[in-house]
Order: sequence, then C-alpha cells, then structure tokens
Amino acid sequence: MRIDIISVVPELMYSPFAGSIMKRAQEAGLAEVHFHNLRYYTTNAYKQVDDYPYGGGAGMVLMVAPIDKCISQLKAKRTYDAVIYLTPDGDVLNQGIANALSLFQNIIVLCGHYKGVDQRVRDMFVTHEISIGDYVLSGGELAAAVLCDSLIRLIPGVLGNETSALTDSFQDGLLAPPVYTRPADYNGHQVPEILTSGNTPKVEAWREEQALKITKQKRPDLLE
Ligand code: 6GU
Repeated sequence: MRIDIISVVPELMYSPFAGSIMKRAQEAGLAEVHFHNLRYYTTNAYKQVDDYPYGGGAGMVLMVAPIDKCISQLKAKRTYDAVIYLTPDGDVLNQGIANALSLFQNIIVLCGHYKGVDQRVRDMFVTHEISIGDYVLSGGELAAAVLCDSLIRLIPGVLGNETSALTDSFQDGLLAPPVYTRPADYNGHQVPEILTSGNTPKVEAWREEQALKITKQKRPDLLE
C-alpha cells in the first residue's frame, strides 16, 4: 500500500511512523508513506495556503488551489483508489471501515487544519470522509496517524503469526480476553490455572468465554 499524506504540519506525524509496526512495514516494503507539505504547493506570491472564510467568522480555511496542485501532481503519476479527508464530521472510524480501506493499493490522506478545507475540495476530490471519534482535535494529523496505523497493521505480512490481527479486539466483533505472562504467581496473585494447563482447546474455549463476558460487561452495544 502506498499512502500520500497531505498536511500543513506534516512534522506532527513523523514519529508515529518512525517506530514499531509502521516502521517495520515500511522497511519490509509493505507500506510506502510519503508526506507532502501543503506549503510547497502554494500558487500565489504570498505562499498562502489558507484564507479568511467568505461570510466572516472565526478561523482560517485551507484554500482549494494548493490542494488541487498537490493532488493533481500525485494523480498524474499513478491511479488512486481513494482520497480520504480527515474531519470531525466524517464517518466514525471502526474496524469494518479499516478492513475495507486496507485493501486499497494507493491512497491520498488529506489532513484538515484550522477551520477545515474549502468545501469545493471535498466536492471535487474527496472520496471518503473519516473522523476518529466524537471529540475535537486541532487538526486531522493525529487522526491520520491513527487511521494509517489501523490500515497498515492489516496489510498481509505486516504482523507475524504471533501478533496476528485476527486476534485483535474488535476483529471478531468482541473485546480481547485478558492475557498473562510469567511469573505464574506474583505475590499471591495467580494466573488462571487453565492457561498453564497446556490444554489448547480448553484455553481457546476459556478465551472465547472471557471475550464474551468482557464484551457484555464493557461494551454491550457491540453484541446488539
Ligand atoms: Cl479527523 N479531525 C479533527 N480536527 N478532529 C477530530 C477528528 C478529525 N476526529 C475526531 N476529532
């Protein structure tokens, strides 16, 4: 998967991509991530990327022209499956959306900032609008990093068997069961006996039972 991320503050996203799974995926050639600073695509003499909203009001709006220039240059080089705009009024990201988007080859991820982008950007270029939850962030950058992490970990080969995405919370519609590691006894706090029994079918049955119990307790809405 190739991901082109467009932003006025790409540096906000560098570190999430520079470690752990997202770094490994890039090193293995399974994910290719490119950042594009919108400031390099200005089209007027003042190097302006934003302007006051028509009709007045607080905040600035990202202009159409620099975004058009950046997206057009990218589209001239390859075909994109999606242009995703991160915005609090988008569809709220969930595992089903992540699974679907992870199948794409080339995507453009556009980060809103200030009051957002000129509506004509959305009308002309954007194919998907995504939010990461019902709260306000200063811009789409951190949301873009969250979205990309959720997609990259689903690319076949990115996770080894031992960390398979198939056992993640939500992937089967349930929260994950509790996990334990050594020691089996920590100051009298014991690991459930079944996990040290070596009986794999029983362990699996216990995990399923726990996942169901925890989901009922914490997120009954997931079972409806
Ligand atoms: Cl995608 N952007 C902003 N600015 N705030 C958000 C968001 C996105 N998702 C949740 N809150």
